[in-house]
Amino acid sequence: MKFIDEVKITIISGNGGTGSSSFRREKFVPRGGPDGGDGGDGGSVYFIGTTSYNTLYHLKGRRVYKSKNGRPGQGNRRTGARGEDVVIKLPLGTIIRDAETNEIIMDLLEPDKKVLILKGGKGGLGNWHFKNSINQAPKYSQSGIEGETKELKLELKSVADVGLVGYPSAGKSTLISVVSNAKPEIADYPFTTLTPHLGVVSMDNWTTFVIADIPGIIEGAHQGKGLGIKFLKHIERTKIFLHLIEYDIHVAHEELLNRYKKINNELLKYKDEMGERPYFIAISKIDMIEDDSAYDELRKLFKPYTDNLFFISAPLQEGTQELINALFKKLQDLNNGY
Ligand SMILES: Nc1nc2c(ncn2[C@@H]2O[C@H](COP(=O)(O)OP(=O)(O)OP(=O)(O)O)[C@@H](O)[C@H]2O)c(=O)[nH]1
Ligand SMILES: [Mg+2]
Repeated sequence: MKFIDEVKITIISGNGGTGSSSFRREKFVPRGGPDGGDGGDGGSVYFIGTTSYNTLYHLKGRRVYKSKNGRPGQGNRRTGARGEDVVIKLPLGTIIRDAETNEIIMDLLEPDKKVLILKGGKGGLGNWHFKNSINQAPKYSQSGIEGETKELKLELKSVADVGLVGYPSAGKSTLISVVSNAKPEIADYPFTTLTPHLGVVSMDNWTTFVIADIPGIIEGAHQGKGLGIKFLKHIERTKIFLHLIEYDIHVAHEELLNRYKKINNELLKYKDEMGERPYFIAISKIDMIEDDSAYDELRKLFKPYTDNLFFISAPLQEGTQELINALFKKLQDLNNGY
């Protein structure tokens, strides 16, 4: 499935139905009173946030969403049928903007809650409402209010708790596939992952948190190198970054630290405030470590950058639970305001 995180759509709410102008006809009653019913209200347009989509791809085939018009009122004070609403499902984290002013109308963060975005036009009143002591037989009835039209720009900025960053092939997807419900593709060539994936990590007592796996980043990504930084917006809202650095027996330890710095630099180039986010660093593929002195050396080397250095081998599930527990604890601390 293709990944799409920006679309423009037009939404139109339904017109209100016309109020009826009608007079009662009964046997033996030559001139019955006015009995025209009201027009039905036009349908509205709603958005609803859902966890079942992770992209805006489902909106790709269609530009215009229009709810139905209300039906006209009828004799015998019968109100016309309401126009059917349109309910558009969107992934959580979709930011909805007025396409003309670019103003944010809403940021859809709550699941399964229907929010009104464009109200349908009200149906017109039928003629019986206008009967009074002076005019016993009004012919006048209201026409319905017209629906509205709005051009919208939808942009998805995924909402996850932890954002996974690292060079291609660092083992990001392997980690997320081991610790969460996500099943991204894993392979030994760079840029296996081409789109963001969200994985839900289940902790004890039914609590969960969400990790975002995004395509690998390389030096110069902010200038468009590799897949560039267009996917960074999907970790822009995460509370913690997890840097994953692949252990490689052929690469000097200093160079591993350099790789962290380079990725961090790309994050800063994208947005300064990415530098203020708490982060963890994990050295991956530790099953490749031959000399155990590497652990202490790496700890020492990374010490100025983090107290949160972890060593993992995701396929062997070594160190992964400790890492997950620490991330979860940090998230709880952040939620509690420290
Ligand atoms: N030996 C070893 N291999 C690993 C480990 N974790 C991942 N790999 C392998 O490393 C390769 C890359 O893993 P991925 O999980 O696809 O890496 P990625 O960071 O998602 O890569 P991109 O999607 O290209 O950015 C695959 O062949 C994995 O099987 C590990 O802990 N030990
Ligand atoms: Mg991957």
